[in-house]
Amino acid sequence: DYDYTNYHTLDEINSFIDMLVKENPRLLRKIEIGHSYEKRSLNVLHFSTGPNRPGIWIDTGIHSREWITQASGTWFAKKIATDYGRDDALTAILDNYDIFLEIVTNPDGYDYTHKTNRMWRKTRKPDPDSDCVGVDPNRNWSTGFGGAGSSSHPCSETYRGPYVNSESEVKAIVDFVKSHGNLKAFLSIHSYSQMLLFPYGDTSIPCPDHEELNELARKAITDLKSLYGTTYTYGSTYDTIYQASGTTSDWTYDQGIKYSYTFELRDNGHYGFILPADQIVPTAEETWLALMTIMEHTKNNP
Ligand code: 0X9
Ligand code: ZN
Repeated sequence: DYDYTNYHTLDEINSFIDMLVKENPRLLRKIEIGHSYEKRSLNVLHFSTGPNRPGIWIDTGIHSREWITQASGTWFAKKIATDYGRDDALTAILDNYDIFLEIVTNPDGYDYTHKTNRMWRKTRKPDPDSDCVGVDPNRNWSTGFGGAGSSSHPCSETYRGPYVNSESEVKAIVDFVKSHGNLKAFLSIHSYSQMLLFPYGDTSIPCPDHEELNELARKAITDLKSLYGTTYTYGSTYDTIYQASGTTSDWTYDQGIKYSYTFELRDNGHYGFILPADQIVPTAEETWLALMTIMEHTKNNP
């Protein structure tokens, strides 16, 4: 049985995915949306109970060192599989919406954090003109690409890459979002800082849905806090964390996916990216409450 109280390697997470699909063949399947630079499969779990439904996307681990996110992603997958048909709220969501969950969104980086450098953040695509490796996959999207809050230096942790969607891990999601065409929520999970962020990141101008997204964020973090008292701040990325250009949620919002949020999970910097494993389950549980709040709101506001 899979141990949710410990961190796992890429192979272990992939086996978990295959096992969960095998146990719940009528509820979920695994789809491959592309390949990483090092040719690993980019696997997405597709939860569906009927045809032609709008979709909700959740991704974890686009920054590979943020291990609490991939660990929470596996817990979310199991939670969805367990709660369907048992929990009224989740059942109502899945009776109307498909859920897509990409647990290891940057598999090359994740493997590298296990084998070589625990603090690796970026992709693993080499830069042709330097000895530096990798692009920040959260600066490689087209909205605001190249703006302030991203770097043009290949050695930087926030290197935007040579061109828009240069990273196959990003391009695979872009192609998926466009071909699906009917995603209603896009929830991108990072760590750390305990924040719930929404567009924009590249400009201080409030997005057209600022008031609604702000109020929903307030509700979501209130529900999150109710479990273990964990406090979050919330607001636009620009106002709340820092200016960041070419990010996932700015792009998904500009694609018309109104409920585009970025989470920054535990903690506040005491352990940072190296969050002790005994916090995995509590973090996943509390985060799930916020995800449910956003997914229910999405369902109720088509
Ligand atoms: O800098 C980032 O990419 C994110 N913080 S992290 O420590 N996880 O690297 C925050 C950026 C805000 N994200 C989006 N607007 N998508
Ligand atoms: Zn991150």
